[in-house]
Formats: sequence, C-alpha cells, structure tokens
Amino acid sequence: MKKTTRFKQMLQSPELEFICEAHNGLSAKIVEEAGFKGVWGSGLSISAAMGVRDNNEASWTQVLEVLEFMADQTTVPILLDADTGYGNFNNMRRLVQKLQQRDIAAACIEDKIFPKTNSFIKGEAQPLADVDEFCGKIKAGKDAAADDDFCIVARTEAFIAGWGFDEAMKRCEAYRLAGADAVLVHSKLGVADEIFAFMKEWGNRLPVVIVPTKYYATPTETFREAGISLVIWANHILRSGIRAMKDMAAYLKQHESLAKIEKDLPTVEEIFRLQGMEEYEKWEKLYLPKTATPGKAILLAASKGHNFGNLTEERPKAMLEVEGKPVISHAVSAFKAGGVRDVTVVTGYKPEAFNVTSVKYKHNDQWETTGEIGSLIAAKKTLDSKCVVGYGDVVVRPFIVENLLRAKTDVTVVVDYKQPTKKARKSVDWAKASPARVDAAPLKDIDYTLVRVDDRIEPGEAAGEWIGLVGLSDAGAKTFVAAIDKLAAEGVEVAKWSLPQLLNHLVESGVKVGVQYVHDNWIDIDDIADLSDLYKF
Ligand code: SPV
Ligand code: MG
Repeated sequence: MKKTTRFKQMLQSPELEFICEAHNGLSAKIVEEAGFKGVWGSGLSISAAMGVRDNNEASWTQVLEVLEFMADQTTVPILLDADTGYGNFNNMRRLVQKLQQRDIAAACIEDKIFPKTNSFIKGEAQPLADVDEFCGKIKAGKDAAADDDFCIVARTEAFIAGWGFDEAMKRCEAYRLAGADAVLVHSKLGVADEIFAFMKEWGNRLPVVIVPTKYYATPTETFREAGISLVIWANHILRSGIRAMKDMAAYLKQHESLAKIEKDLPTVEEIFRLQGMEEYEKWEKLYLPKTATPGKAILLAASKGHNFGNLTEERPKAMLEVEGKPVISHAVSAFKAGGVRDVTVVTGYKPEAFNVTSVKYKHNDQWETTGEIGSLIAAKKTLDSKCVVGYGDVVVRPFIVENLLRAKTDVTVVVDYKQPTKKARKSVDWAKASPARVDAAPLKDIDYTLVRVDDRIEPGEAAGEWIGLVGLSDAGAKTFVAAIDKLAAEGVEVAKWSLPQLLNHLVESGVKVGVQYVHDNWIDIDDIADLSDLYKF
C-alpha cells in the first residue's frame, strides 16, 4: 500500500494513533524499528539537528534533502511539518509536488506568517495568517497533489497566539471547508483544557491531531476518550539524543577513557546494521568481481631459528632486523603490496617479541612440540576463505602474492624453477610437478600440478624449489581445514606435520594442487648470510 494511503487510513481510523518525531535518516529508521506506524518530520528537530533555529533558517530545499534520507530509510509514511508552506499558495504547490517525488505521505501547514517562529517562543507575539489566504494555500496544496491520498493537515495556532477558542473553531471549520484532511490544534498550556474544549464542540467533523509537548502529563486515555485521531510525540528523539550526546561528551572529557562505558554503547556493528550493510553485501556478491575480494594471509612464525647463535636469544628469527625493520615486516609489506589486507601471524617462540602492527596475532602455545600444521590449527578460524599460507621468514616480491591470489586451482604452490646452487642447504623442499620439466623454463599455457614436495627428491628430478607459499581459494581453504580435521579425527598427530606433509597427503588423496613457477624474486631467511641477502633484496 502507498505511504499516502497508509497515512490517510491512520488519520481516519477510529483508533488513537501515534507518530514520532525524527530528524534524519538514522532517527527515522530507529522510530520505525520501535514500531511507529508513521514519522513526524519535525521542523523544530530537523532545524535543531542542523544546528539552526526553528525560524526557517534552513531553506525548504535543505529540509527536503533531509526528508529524502528519512524516506529512503523507512517504509512507514512521513508527515512533514511544513511550517507555513514556506511562502504563499505558489510555494505550497511546488512543495507538494516535490514532497510527492520523494514519497513523503503528507504535509502539515500552520496558519502563521513566513518566516515562522516556534510555537513555544513568544506565542502571543506571533501574527496569524489571513484565513482566506491560508485556505487558498490548503486548496493549492490539495490540487497540486497528483495522488488523491496525499493529505494536508491544517494546523491552527489560534490558541498559541492567544486568540482563544472561537478563533480556533472558526479557523478549523474554514480549513475543513477548504479541503484539509485533518486539523491540528496546538496548545502551549500545561494541561489539555483547550484541546478538550475544542474536541467537545468539534465532534468528528475531521480527524484531529495533537502535539502534547507541554501537556505531557495528561493521561493518554483521555485523548482516546476525547476522540482524538493522532498524537505526535514531536521532539523526544532529538531531546533524548541531546541528553545522550551531552552525557557522553562530558564523560569522555572528564575520564579520558572508554574502558568502563564501551559495553553500554551501541556497537559499531549496530551502526553498520542501521546503515543497511547487510543489503550492501547482498549486492556486492552479485556485482563485484570475485577477484576484487582481498585475500588473507597466514604467516607461520613460531620457530626460533637454529642458525643465528645468540641473536635469537631474545627474539625469533622473524623478528631479527634488517634495514631497521624485522624480517616479518619485510614479508608483511610484500603481502600487503600484493593485495592482502588481512595478515595473521602465528607466533610460538617469544611471542612477546612481536611488535609489528597492522597484523593480527595467533599463538601456537604448543609450538615446541608441534609442527607447522599445529601453528595453522592455531589460526584455523582465519582459514575460512581465500588465503595465502606462508612463512614469517620468507620474503617475496608482491607480484608473487598477486598471482597466487588469482590462481585457477583451489590449492596452489609456488615453485622456483631454478635449481638452487647458491649454497648447501640442510633441507630444501624440492617440488616434483607434472608434466615434468627439469631445466627449461616452464611453458606458458600448461597447467602444472604438484606430484610431491619434500627434501628427499633429488634436485635433478625436481621441477624446482617450493618457496614456501600455498595459495588457497575459498574452496581450497575448506579442503585444507577438512583434511586437517579428518586426520585429527582419525587419530593422526597432524599438528606435528609440516606443510609439505599435508600437501603430499592432499595430492595422494586426489586433490589437484596447481604449480605456479617463478624465478628468483624471493628469499628465505635461514642463517645470518640470508640476512645480508635480504638487505640487498
Ligand atoms: C515541530 O515539531 O516542529 C512542531 C511542534 O511544529 S512544536 O515544536 O510544538 O511547534
Ligand atoms: Mg514545527
């Protein structure tokens, strides 16, 4: 049902109905979520939220912009407090057209002179509009509405300006005859006497709307008994907001800490919810290219490092410094430059030595007795989507990470096709691939897959050296976790395994592990000489 129709039905229903003030998109949404069937676009609140007076200091188009946000964020009808209609009949016509374009259900105009002043400021000093002129404005508004259900609520300020009962009655009757859909009778008294006297005489000629800001203590039941149609809680979201803002600002100024109050505040996630992030994510899935999702990285950095003498007494090798920053920082920088935004470092030995920011940490508290998979298990929660698994002591050029994030296979390893001769290594993880190739550069357009990776493959048989990176797609990450879980459930001490062991297990179980070849452009830090290589890298 149209918002206009819903508002009209609310006005005409025999029930006492309620609408509540809002002054921007957020507050309008909050009002709707509280269960209100409609929103009052209060002139006082909208102007106050802009930091200006309720004297038409904000232009009507500025108010219109706010209303557009309010209407976008809500499904219930909005009744705009349109002050005097912002001018004469002609301004009223244009206003109604523009309100309709923005799905505002109804407008309330008051019989004062533009620019108006709020009813509670020197009411008696406020001149009232000429009755005939105001009736012309009501007619113009009704005629300008393309939708017959667009309602005009005619508000009399006769009581506010001190004219009294007869004037209020005379005016409301004239407004009814001019085509108003309802009348709003405003009173600034602390009791509702003027309202009840009016209701007694008025009967049910047209629905009556009230704003019990000053006669707030009057029991609501008496409004119902008097036959009032609609109550407007006109400024209470703004006022409670002011209280909350003042309290928070004063508290923060005084205590200079959030520690005790954070738990009492709406979370930032609640802000995101109110902003409609869920809907955004739905469309994002549909329209954003999949590759645009930044991948994550898990860098295993639990080990102390054996070849560094007393350099690693206080810190693990990943925290040894080259060019003023630790090895792990060099690694992390390359990952970030390669398109990874979310890096998790798994620590083991001397976790307190890690002081690199912009990464998350997980700790493998059994690092001494477990292997790389033990560390991976410590970061298992991160392994829920696209991810690159690597080592905290392997530094690569960013393009290697970039390519890995774009890999076509769900599980992919990076292999340096050079047969390394630079120095004798205790253990090099050689990779054997299919189709086999030994010394020629890999051919483009061939999908190489991993046959095996370990330090027992003879260099001559190997396709190259595994550089320590594994790329996992969303599905690949699930495959990894499922394999680890299954092995653990079967009683295998998988936490003690190395990454190559798991890769070999996957290959043996029929998982296709892709190979991406590189040549140089990476370095792993195994001994002190490697540190000076990193300096030159
Ligand atoms: C408003 O909410 O802006 C109103 C009601 O017009 S009152 O402030 O009581 O005039
Ligand atoms: Mg107002």
